[in-house]
Amino acid sequence: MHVLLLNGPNLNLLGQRETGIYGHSSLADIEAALSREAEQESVQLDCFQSNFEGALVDRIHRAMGRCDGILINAGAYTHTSIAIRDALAGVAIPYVELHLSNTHAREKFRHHSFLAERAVGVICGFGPASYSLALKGLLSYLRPNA
Ligand code: CA2
Repeated sequence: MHVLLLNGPNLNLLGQRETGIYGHSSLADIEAALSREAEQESVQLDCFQSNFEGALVDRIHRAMGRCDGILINAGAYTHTSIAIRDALAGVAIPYVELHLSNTHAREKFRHHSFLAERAVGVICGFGPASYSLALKGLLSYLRPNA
């Protein structure tokens, strides 16, 4: 089974700034820990981060026919991007939206997500553990009888 982990803009800065909100783990730490967890579940995890909306759209397109599920922290594009929403709908791959912070406890503009409506589920507010919880949720959706 193949799962794609997508991270959007500014998440490459994790662990360096705004540690009060996003924690001390770097994106490389999070990707490495999640890859280990995925391996234990016999899942191959591909990781991709970009600060560019079009690059994220292209990566979603490339997943078509190759990936069984997507984990996505689209960062600020969560709240703005119809292009990413349409790309996810276009490839018809089940996805879980996730966030480090509880977006509903923050500014009003973070309360709306263009991705949530079509997601299998949404996880937010657990820091780096959100990634692990999102993987568990995605796998329980993809393997309902396991
Ligand atoms: O909580 C999340 O995971 C977010 O997706 C993070 C986005 C934010 O726009 C979303 O509303 C919620 C921002 C990511 C910024 O990451 C930084 C990390 C370190 C330093 C500065 C920014």
